[in-house]
Amino acid sequence: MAKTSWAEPFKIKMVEHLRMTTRDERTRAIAEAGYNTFLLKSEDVYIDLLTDSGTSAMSDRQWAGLMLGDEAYAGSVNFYHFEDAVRRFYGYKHLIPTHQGRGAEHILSKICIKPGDFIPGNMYFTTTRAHQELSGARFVDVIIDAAHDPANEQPFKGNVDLAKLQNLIDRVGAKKIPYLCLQCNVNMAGGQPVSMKNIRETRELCRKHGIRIFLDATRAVENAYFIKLREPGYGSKSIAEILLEICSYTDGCTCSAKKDSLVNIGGWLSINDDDLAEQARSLVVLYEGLHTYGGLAGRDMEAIAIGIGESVQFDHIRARIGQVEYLGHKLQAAGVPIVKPIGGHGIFVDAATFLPHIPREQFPAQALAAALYVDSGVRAMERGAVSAGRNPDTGQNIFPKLELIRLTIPRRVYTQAHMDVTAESVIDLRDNAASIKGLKFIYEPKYLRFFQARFEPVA
Ligand code: PM9
Repeated sequence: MAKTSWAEPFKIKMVEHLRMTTRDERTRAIAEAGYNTFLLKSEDVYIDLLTDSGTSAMSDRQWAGLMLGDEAYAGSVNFYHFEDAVRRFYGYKHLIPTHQGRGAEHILSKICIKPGDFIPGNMYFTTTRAHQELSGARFVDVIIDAAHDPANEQPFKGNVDLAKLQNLIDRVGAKKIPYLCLQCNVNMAGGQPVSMKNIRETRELCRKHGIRIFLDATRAVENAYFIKLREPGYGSKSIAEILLEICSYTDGCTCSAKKDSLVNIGGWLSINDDDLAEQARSLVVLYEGLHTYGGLAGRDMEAIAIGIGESVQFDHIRARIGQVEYLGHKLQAAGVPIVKPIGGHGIFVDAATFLPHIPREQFPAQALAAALYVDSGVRAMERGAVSAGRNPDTGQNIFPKLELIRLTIPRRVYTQAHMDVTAESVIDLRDNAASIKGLKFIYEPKYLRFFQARFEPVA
């Protein structure tokens, strides 16, 4: 019989000790942090599932690569390694390095968007939409309806709804749509993939109307893994082949290297069009740094080049997503409401169902993330109304259908035992959910409020 068990394709060479805290200490810490897990000190956190961004463990080869950093101001050898890796695995012509993903989003928005434009996308991402809006555009959600339903088990919930896209084109005209932003493994939907068929069809529709497609390639490798597993015709293709095919239907990408590419800092903008790339190169020197480092040290670029090669190894990605599934299956078996199917980078708990006694105006997901920290020192992230922010035209709170907390799994960092402790805490909380109180703002920042907002419990 074929073996179905797998294990991580690495062994541990160095460990970082974690501090255990008492419940009293955590109760004080979360109050001092204004009930916002972003404002906790990491030394007060036991298992840190805030994000998979920049939190990966690098390999011995990547650490060795740091020593090969060529810290020349211009033309660092590591830039050329980075460029080679992006050309080889993502297939784009021009590479503009940036300090992280939002640096690339900033430059892309500046060179492509005019005030009054519309940017369709398969669900918003916080930093991406903020840059589009700051450049004067309005984001339009064209993801399929299933993505907004945590219980819907469709295998490709990240797909673009072509009818919604056509409708927008008919309504505002293609000239007002400089590009479509296509996100892989849609973060706010629960790490849900887009199918290759849908990417191809979206490409066809956009081509017909002269609309470019820019990929948010931040988790494109994880998307490629789901295509291999779930889409007919892709089972025997390698992750690298699938990744190249995804990118081939797009005109460029923004990418945060802090996720798939297994590094602690970095990002890039890729563009195939020569003129547009020239415009991006002339702006990157203003906002990030020279076009051959873009805010990164030479050593960072070397680590990214090596990380990209490691990220497309099948054994790596199977273990990475396998660990997410391990946690998800435990929670599902205990009846905890989570977004289905289990996504690529974390488990998203449906806080609205978990805490039915807390109205949306009292931010159940924010309250659940705070309560989980107090219970066990596990740090999660709110992904609901606080993250969604306010409508830029009306100033009203946006209440997305999904009100979630994200238990995000860093790559190659935690063991299955850490997942067991996390699951146990979430299950215990579910059994005592009625004691969790809602929250209200006591400080609300203007931009990306979820990062720095402060709250207090509703009396
Ligand atoms: N994502 C995450 O935790 C970190 C910032 S929000 C807490 O999921 C996508 C799909 C992302 C993303 C960051 C960025 C921005 C762009 N697209 O954080 O600027 O998930 O490198 O990337 C975070 P940077």
